[in-house]
Amino acid sequence: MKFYDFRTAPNPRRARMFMAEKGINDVEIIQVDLGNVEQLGNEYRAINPSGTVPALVLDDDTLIAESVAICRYFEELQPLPPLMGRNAKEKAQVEMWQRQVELQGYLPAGDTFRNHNKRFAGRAIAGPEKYEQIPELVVRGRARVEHFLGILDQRLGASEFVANDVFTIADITAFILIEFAGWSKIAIQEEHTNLQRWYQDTKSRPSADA
Ligand SMILES: N[C@@H](CCC(=O)N[C@@H](CS)C(=O)NCC(=O)O)C(=O)O
Repeated sequence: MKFYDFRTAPNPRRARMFMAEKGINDVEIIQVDLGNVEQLGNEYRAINPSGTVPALVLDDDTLIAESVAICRYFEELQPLPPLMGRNAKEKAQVEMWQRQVELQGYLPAGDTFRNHNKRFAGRAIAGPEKYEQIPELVVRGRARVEHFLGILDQRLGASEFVANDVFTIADITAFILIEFAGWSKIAIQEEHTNLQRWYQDTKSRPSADA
């Protein structure tokens, strides 16, 4: 099995953190240099036509792109510890929070970052298509992430972890969202004490270094 990675990019990090939580360490990791736009070269696109990382290639050459799909594969392969819910109710809660973190936090953080940074001029969306930057999305993305951090803070006042009472993929995505938002200088506010507590706890997990 081969895992196509870029060390500092947020999406591969989600999958690496998930694998680390499960103690999966027998996957061959191959770096794709996003700094040199290697992901859009013919060699990598023959492996993953969408030109993004992460990608997992199984021993029978099956391609699994999309970080959550990769996590799902490992969850099925190695159910313990469960990171996507233990029963119907938890699975639905994990899915709900995972979607909310992605749609209301993670994607707007991406809008802010990709529409601001000159390095992404003409490449505002990850992948081979050439989309121009839209400066308004920088402002809107920031406002949406700041708003969502307040929602997360409230949630973490009522629940030890994002989705329920155990650590799940929703915590991983929320943690990476906060670190990623930091690249655009969007930080947890001082009054968000629940979020601060949870963030420090998550940062101290060994998987945060994966
Ligand atoms: N929805 C995809 C997104 C993958 C994605 O956007 N990956 C970024 C790195 S975090 C990438 O490959 N960017 C390549 C580019 O900017 O062209 C997933 O979760 O795997």
